[in-house]
Amino acid sequence: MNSLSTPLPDLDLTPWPGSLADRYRELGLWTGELLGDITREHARLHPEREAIVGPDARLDHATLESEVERLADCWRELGWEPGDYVVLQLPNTAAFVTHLISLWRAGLVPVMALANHRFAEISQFVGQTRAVGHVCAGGLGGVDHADLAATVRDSAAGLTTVLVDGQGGHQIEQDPRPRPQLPRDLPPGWEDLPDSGRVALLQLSGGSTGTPKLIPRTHDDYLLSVRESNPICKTTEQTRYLVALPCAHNFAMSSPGILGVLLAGGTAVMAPDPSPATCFALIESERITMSGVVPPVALMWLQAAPRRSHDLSSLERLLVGGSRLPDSAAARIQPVLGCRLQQVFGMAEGLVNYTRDEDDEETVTTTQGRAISPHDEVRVVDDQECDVPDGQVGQLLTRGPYTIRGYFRAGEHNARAFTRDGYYRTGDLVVRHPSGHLSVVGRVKDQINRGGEKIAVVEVESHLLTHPGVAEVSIVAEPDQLLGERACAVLIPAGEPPTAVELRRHLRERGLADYKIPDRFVVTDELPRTRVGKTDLGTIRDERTSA
Ligand code: OOB
Repeated sequence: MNSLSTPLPDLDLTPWPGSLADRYRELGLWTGELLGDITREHARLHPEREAIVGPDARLDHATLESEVERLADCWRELGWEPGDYVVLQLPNTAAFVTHLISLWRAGLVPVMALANHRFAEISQFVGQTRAVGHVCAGGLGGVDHADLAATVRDSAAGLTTVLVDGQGGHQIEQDPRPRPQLPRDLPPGWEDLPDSGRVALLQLSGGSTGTPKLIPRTHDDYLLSVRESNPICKTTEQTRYLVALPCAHNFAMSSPGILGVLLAGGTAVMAPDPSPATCFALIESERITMSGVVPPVALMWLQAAPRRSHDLSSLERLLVGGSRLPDSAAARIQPVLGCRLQQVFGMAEGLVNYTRDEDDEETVTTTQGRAISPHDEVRVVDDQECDVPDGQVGQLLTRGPYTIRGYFRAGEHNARAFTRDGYYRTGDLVVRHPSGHLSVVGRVKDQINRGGEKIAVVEVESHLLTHPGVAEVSIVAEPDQLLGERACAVLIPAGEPPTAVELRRHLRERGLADYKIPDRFVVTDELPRTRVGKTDLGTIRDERTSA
């Protein structure tokens, strides 16, 4: 590992080597199309077919297109300019889709925040990107970000807040203070890049560092992953896709997700939450054909289905990914839910793997699929980064036409996260089978995968260390039947040990999103270390005293 390598420059976008970029264009992998144009074709071909159904609105393809135009004009009138970053933070609604695509239509770059992010996260995104705007909910879908938005605006000079209500209206608050101008950190040759080769959106990384890293995806590369996902998942204009996960997540957006459905001319139905009560009712009433969920949601659906009388017969396909689906649960999807299981192992940084319809049952239930494109380069390596043979566990490295070459303005981190020849070190431990399918068996990154929600251990630890009663802390994963794993904070107190209630309140007051707050707190005298310097949960469990 080249962890001592010199920091790389802090670029907005680390470009692919020029010759490779030319090849991806020649091969037609990168088409030059823009994400903001995704609604045009189907608005023309079948204007009256349903495009988006949400708790706030039902839009056909023509209305979606006209809403996109109307909103894009609105952004231009606000003085937002092409290339500006805008934090987009909306719940699962039709408004999410119209706002997303209209930002692209106006040449803006959305930063894909989650509706349940709080001050700690949003202020970081604004700070890192110098975003011109924060688009969030002012009552939309029952979510109100007004207080959060005001606090963020007070902390960031020049930021404009757009609060979206459920009736298609906006409340706009502009900060009169002048915006500090920061130079963009653009790669050499930026002027020569086609628009489609520039940053289209900033996705969020699950992260393994104190400050979450942002992922610059280009129009060319993101569209490639969506376009190639469609035939693999059989997305067509007949598809009615239930968006059961938070809509800003890469899985819900692009695998094949909302964008895949729009590209195919189908319908995306936005579910306010993933519970069986909500989703089963929508599957029945909206005749849903496909959905994508994380394993804990799949487990809840499996448990609930026999006890509910909803008609789920329209559901043809359930994509499951985000964390490892237990093989036993995988085997029950078809018999219990009556639909095909398709496993997906993806990452916001790029690479997406799917099991295929032609795979045998064992492959579908025990692997997380194989890469989308023959141009994805996948290596499985040992600690010295030498390739290991198929069937052996190793770390997954990858590069290809839709996998980033660097995080947003993170030169120092990029030197560790990428090899010199541009492979992304995923931090996942996998076994590759001779067919190219991968089984995910573990990870080496400092992250907890709480049922698909990623928690950067260091980030939460650093917040906990600001509590006066915490001298040392280490957050570790512990097994959980439903979530796969959950977060346990093991701490050495400074004086009288703080209670779990105090510590939770402290983290909330610091504006940390709820899903990052540890499930359990344990007080100890000494943090046991394993050889590699990681906290050894096995030892802690024997000595624990719950806080
Ligand atoms: C998806 O994206 P992210 O960026 O939230 O998380 C990526 C990480 C992977 O590196 C891996 O650690 C884990 O999530 N992961 C899985 C998995 N799918 C993702 N681990 C085991 N089994 C799986 N099936 O999570 C994501 C992005 C697009 C599509 C699907 C998931």
